[in-house]
Amino acid sequence: MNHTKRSLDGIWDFTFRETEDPQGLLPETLKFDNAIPVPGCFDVMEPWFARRGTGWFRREVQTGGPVQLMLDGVGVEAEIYWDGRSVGRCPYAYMPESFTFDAGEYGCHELIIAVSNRFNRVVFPFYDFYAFGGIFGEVSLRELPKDHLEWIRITTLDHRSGLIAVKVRACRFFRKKQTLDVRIDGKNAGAWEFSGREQEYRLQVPEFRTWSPEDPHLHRIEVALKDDSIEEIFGIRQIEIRGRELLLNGKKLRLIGYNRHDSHPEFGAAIPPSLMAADLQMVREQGANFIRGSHYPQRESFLKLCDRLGILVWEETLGWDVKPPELFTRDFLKRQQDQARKLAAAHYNHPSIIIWGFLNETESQLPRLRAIIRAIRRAYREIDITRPITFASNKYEKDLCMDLADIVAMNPYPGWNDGDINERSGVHRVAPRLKQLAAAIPADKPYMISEIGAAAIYGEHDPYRARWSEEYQSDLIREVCRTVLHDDRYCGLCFWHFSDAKSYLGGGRVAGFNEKGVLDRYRRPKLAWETIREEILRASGAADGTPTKK
Ligand code: ADA
Repeated sequence: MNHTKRSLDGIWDFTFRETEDPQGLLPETLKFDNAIPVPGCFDVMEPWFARRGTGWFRREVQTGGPVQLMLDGVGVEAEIYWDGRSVGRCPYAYMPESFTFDAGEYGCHELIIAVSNRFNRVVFPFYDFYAFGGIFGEVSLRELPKDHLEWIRITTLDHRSGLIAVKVRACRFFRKKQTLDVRIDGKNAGAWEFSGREQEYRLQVPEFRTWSPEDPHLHRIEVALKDDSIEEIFGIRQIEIRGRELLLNGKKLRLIGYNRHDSHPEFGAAIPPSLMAADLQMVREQGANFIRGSHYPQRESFLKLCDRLGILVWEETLGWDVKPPELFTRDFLKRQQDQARKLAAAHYNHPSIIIWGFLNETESQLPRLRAIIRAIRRAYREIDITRPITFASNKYEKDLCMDLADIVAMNPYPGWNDGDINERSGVHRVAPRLKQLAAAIPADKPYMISEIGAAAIYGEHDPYRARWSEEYQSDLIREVCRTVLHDDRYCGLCFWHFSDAKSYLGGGRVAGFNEKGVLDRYRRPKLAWETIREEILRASGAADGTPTKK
């Protein structure tokens, strides 16, 4: 038996139905008359382009006995069938999920993933990003030995000495003492006694190097119990808050980067790893170091790339601008807490993730939000006590919950969303507005700009530098950089956004795209891209913006 994870990606059978729900239809009544890649979105290709309904993905799998099936994100929701019987659901778009069940006798079995892209209580039609339908990340399977490990979680306790804590969870309670064999970076690192179901150990990593954007060094740990073993990649790094400062391994950290959607006209939300790598490579080449995974959980391959390339990540649960009465329902809160726990557990070991987020632009001007925000924080804290937690707010001076965020994060749009739309330029409003807002942030808290920007249509050049031209976006962004990057009050600046992303026609979205990308939807740079590069260089000491060696 092979207990290591095996990928089930490839070409699967496919069919699409507009009418039936994944829960309501028996898979045996379907005719699989098409083929589709997994990962893949069905609604970015003919004949299912822009249609809403259920996409049925099917393949055969050779296996048997107890198995764990893992899905790294679907949209909008999915039901999973094994030999015609439901074995689980993915209720939250983009969320990694795993299902343990008995696969039956060893042999050939049928796996069907029925993915609905209809809107639900998690993905609403008012979101400013398109709800793609499909399987966004890897599908994989692990055959489980009778006694196996469920997970290991690694926490850096001291970056100076390389001391880590390793929490191990087994599939069942062991009365008798067991032995866990431990290897670090391929070398024997001793044995631990294990009993019960969960235990934590401390270990000094031999010949360790810390992880940082400048030197994203990774270590590997393997923990073996009987016939089973789990391997995890981790980094030795500590993220801390001291007063207004954000520290990485004891050193002051300045975040600069982008909000980024998993969005491409041809791939939808199933972004191939090569495109993810190209995106991140551009970010790094530009001198930026940060991605806010707006507005949902990121794919495992994306996070692995961030770990390797030294890009810092804010990861968040899905909950975009949800309003009362939905916001105040018990179910909504339960779903948010559930998402927070699942996300923190699934992505715990990635050194690149340094912030957990939730509820984008919520109603944090209302006293009632305090209890909701506390409850979601608590859910994250049940799993992870090490990373700062925050939410991106657009309630500015009226926000009543800033004290509940470890880092106060604001989404202001001066020069774009404010003032008179007929005015030729609003760039002069940027600096005064940002200064005014900064003065309202609690003095003892770190503060970052989590979104800021202006829309520009790719290729639109204008001698008047008018709104929607590349010139206007570039001018506004230069002003933002000159205000924020030279002021110690900010621990981060995160532009809205990396590349133009598919949305809907509402809210002034030209051709249904959010055009505030500094790259267009195919990643072609607008003027602002070079502007940001120059301003990062300027802020890092090369005062005239001329490139210096890294
Ligand atoms: C908000 C929101 C983003 C996007 C942006 C915009 O700040 O958080 O998702 O919609 O506005 O482009 O207006």
